[in-house]
Amino acid sequence: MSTPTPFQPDVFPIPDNLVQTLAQAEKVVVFTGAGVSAESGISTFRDGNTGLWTRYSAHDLATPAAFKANPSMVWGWYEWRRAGVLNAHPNPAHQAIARLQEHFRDFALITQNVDDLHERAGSIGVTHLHGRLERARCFACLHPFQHPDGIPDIPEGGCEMQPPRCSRCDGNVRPGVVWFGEALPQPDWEHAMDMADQCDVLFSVGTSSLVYPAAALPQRALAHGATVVQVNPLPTPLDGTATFNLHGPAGVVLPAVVAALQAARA
Ligand code: BV8
Ligand code: ZN
Repeated sequence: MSTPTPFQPDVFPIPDNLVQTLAQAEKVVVFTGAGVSAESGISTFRDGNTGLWTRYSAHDLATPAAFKANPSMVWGWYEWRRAGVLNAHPNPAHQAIARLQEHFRDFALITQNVDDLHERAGSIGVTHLHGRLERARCFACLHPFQHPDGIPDIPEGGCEMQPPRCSRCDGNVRPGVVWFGEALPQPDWEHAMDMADQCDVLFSVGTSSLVYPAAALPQRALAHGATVVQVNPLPTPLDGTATFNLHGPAGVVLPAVVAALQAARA
């Protein structure tokens, strides 16, 4: 069996027919998961946890039951992640997506991620299907909580941290994210479905395509005849149906897509 060609760090071939399709597209959706932040040093759900969290899977901690059972363990995990995001920077994938937005009349960025790296790369109007780390609210009465400025001082491997108390009812403050078993914010989910149903091209970038209902978006796009382009170094359940599978890191593939589109439109 021939050895796979080593991945050339600065070149990724974009198929001509994909470039032509993109050059004629009017409505484009980019749908992202944790993999788009991997090259910023943010571990994905699949990578598993490190430090104190090594023995926990994200799925064990990202639930209301886990928070009720051990609020300090779960709040500590989210503060550790929030500090990681505050210390991270957008990578070329986030920057390429922000540039892609300028090329299309009708563009939607729908993310499963709870970090703000898309916004910090210059993307506007980002739809967060699973909430946002920088937001928090009371678990009991939903009263919003404003994180103090600055980066929380967390020891290397993370630690348990007592969640703040709600200023209105003294309940525990929780992260402003959607946990497993919780409904997605209805207006954001409706918008995401509408965009997937109307688009000419949908990019699915850096997601294992395993978490629903978000993972249904590429199938919705395919169902009405859109071109679906998957960007992921590894295969996912979407490989069998995606129109194009670009198997490489988003931080290399997406800049190559933008460069090819610019060349086609020059
Ligand atoms: C709900 C926020 C109902 C928290 C997250 C069918 C229909 C509906 C629901 C279900 C269903 N079947 C099962 C369910 C339940 C569940 C579910 O889907 N479970 C899975 C595990 C089977 N879904 C839910 O619970 C959802 N809620 O349905 O509620 C309801 C309705 C009404 C009323 C009440 C309830 C809620 C799901 C949201 C959970 N919250 N995040 C937090 O961040 O802590 S999910 C979380 O994991 C992420 O947000 C993401 O969405 C998901 C998967 O992560 P990915 O982003 O895909 O990342 P992952 O690590 O998995 O993969 C990374 C990928 O990147 C890999 O493929 C890797 O190869 C690739 N990669 C790595 N490096 C790079 C790269 N790609 C590109 N470049 C690189 N450099
Ligand atoms: Zn409260």
